[in-house]
Amino acid sequence: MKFFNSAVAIISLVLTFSASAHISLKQSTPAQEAMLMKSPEQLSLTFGGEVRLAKVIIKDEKNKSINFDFKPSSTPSTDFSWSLPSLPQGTYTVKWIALGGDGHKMTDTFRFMVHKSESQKMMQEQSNTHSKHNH
Ligand SMILES: [Cu+2]
Repeated sequence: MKFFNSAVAIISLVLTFSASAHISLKQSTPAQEAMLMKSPEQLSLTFGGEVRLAKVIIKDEKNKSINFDFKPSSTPSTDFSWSLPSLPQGTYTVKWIALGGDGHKMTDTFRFMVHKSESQKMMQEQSNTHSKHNH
C-alpha cells in the first residue's frame, strides 16, 4: 500500500509536469525570427492552452523596453494581441511570462527584426545592402 501511494504520487507529479510542458507558445505575430520590411502593427501570441499572461516585454537591441498597452490578464485565454507603436529598424526581443491553470510559471523569448522603413526602402534597394547583412 505504501508503495502504491508513492507510485501514485510520482505518476501525478509526472502528469502535472507534462501537462504544464504542453502549454507553450504555438504561434506569434511577428513570428519567431521574422524579418519585417516595416513596423508590425500588432503583437499577437497564441498559446497551446489557456494561460494568464503575467508579463510581456519587448526590448530593442539596446535593451530599452518598448511601451505598448500590455496589461496582465485576469482571465485565462489562449489568444492575446496588442497594438504596437511604430518601431524603428532593429532587432527586437519579446519576453513573455505566463501562468498555467495549475499556477505553473512559464517563460520564453523570441526575436524578430524590423528592416528598413518604407521611406528608406528605395535607398535600400538601390544600394542593395541586404546581401551584406550578417543574419
Ligand atoms: Cu536581412
